[in-house]
Amino acid sequence: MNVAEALLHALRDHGAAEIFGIPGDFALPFFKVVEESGILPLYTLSHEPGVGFAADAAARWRSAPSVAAVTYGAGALNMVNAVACAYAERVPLVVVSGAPGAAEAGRRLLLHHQVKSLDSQMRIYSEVTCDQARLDDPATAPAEIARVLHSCVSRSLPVYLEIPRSVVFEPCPAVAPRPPDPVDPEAVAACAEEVLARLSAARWPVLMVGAEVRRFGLEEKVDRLAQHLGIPVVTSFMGRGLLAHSTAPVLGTYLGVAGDPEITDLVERSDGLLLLGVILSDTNFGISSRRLDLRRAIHAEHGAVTLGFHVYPHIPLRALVDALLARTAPRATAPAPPREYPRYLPRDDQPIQPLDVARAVNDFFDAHGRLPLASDMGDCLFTALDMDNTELVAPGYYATMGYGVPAGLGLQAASGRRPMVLVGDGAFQMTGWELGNCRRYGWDPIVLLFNNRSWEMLRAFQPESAFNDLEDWHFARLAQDLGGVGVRVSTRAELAQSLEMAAETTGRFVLIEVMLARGAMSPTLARYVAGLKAGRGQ
Ligand code: S1T
Ligand code: MG
Repeated sequence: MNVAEALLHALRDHGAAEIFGIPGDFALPFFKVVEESGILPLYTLSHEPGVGFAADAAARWRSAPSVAAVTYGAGALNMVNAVACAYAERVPLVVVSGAPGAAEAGRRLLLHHQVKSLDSQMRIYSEVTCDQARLDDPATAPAEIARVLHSCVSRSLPVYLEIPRSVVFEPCPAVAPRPPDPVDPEAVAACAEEVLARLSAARWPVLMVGAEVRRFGLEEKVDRLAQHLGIPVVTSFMGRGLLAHSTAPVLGTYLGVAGDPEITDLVERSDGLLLLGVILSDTNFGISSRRLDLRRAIHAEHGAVTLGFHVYPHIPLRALVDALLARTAPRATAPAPPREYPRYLPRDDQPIQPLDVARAVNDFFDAHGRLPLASDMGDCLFTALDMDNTELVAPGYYATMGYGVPAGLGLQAASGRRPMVLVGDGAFQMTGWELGNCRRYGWDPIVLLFNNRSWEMLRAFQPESAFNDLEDWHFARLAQDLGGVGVRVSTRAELAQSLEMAAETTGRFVLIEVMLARGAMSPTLARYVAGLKAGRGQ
């Protein structure tokens, strides 16, 4: 076995099931082993941001590592933003970068793709990953790989591995995975008992579930826990899509002033708010209508549990959930009715509003079953909050554009299911072209492109700026040349018909270019903007 094969076997042993990538001369030997060994399937895309976003989505879907393989310098540095998104949103992404060999690194020449020094890339990636290693010695490579992949899985954060091209084919022992980190059972018991005591003493306990519940593969257990606790359940903004198929009474998503007033009131007046795997970010809590005193909450995230003013430092989320389940039992309480989402789109010649897209999608789900959603940043993500609670991958906190289309491809590669992609015209201009790779792999997403010829979210905050006006790129016309089917729709009847066509058109992507007026906003985005402006005293 050589170093590359040892790495590939270790990646698979740690749960990876695919590699997305773009090679380069420093990475050709590694990609050769990937392709010829067949240990993990390789999907090449067209631009490294798309590689990172696709791997991010695959990892979110499977709650396990996925791999983004790139060349040194131009390739790897092109992908930093996507890895930063994965770090911010706790995604176990493994970056594997080719690198110069020892001999060429020792010459007195500046190497192509080199920046300040040959260590610059490692330093840059150390800011967006939780662990790193350069595999320049086959004798130490197995232990380095085991350490870094253990960090990736146990912390659900991205990691970085650099593999110089001179060692790829060097003989190498197999990687022995590290044992799980020890957990103190007495600390877990004490913590679980204190959590349950606080919940039973509360008059309005509420459970809010967040991204880490998905990242650590705990949805089924948390679904059972919700039934044991018998308290209302909401998701955070980033946790949208969690418990989508659960029997627990998920009431909806907490969005502060921008969300359902009943859910906002339930969360903000709670005297026993249990935050499971919730990231304390401004997008999750920045628009609270009242100052949420999070110091009073019970917060389990990042392997620690904070109760009021004290912390249990080493309590993995899985250990806490198991301990809470062991100390509770199912209750016979009738689940609260989940929130009804808008549907029954009128099939008339009225212009389309963002909320109409939500109606059309919910009608589609009723007729053809729910599809997993991949959403970009923009009003399309706020519109998704009016769609049925189905699996959703989206950069809700890090909020980078360009995520939607590549994430949809990663979702289909990982799940084998046809995804629906929500993307604005500005974001599509960035990475929408990755759709050209669908025919190669038989992917067939349904893409809803919100074309308002605008950076509408920016206009909402700064309407006087003309730079928010975008040209009309007529995206639907380009679909056929990229191997798909494209249709532009301007009325609600056309929108409904296009989704019916999409349901019958499989094996190729279907791009539905939804024409929206500049200034047309989803109700959620309108409330979100008003809430933020009010908070800033605007
Ligand atoms: N560049 C990247 C990579 N991500 C970003 N989030 C931004 C810039 C800033 C930004 C937004 S929202 C937005 C930009 C440029 C406009 C999005 O336009 P479009 O995709 O057409 O969606 P919509 O028209 O629905 O707004 C956030 C606030 O940072
Ligand atoms: Mg737009």
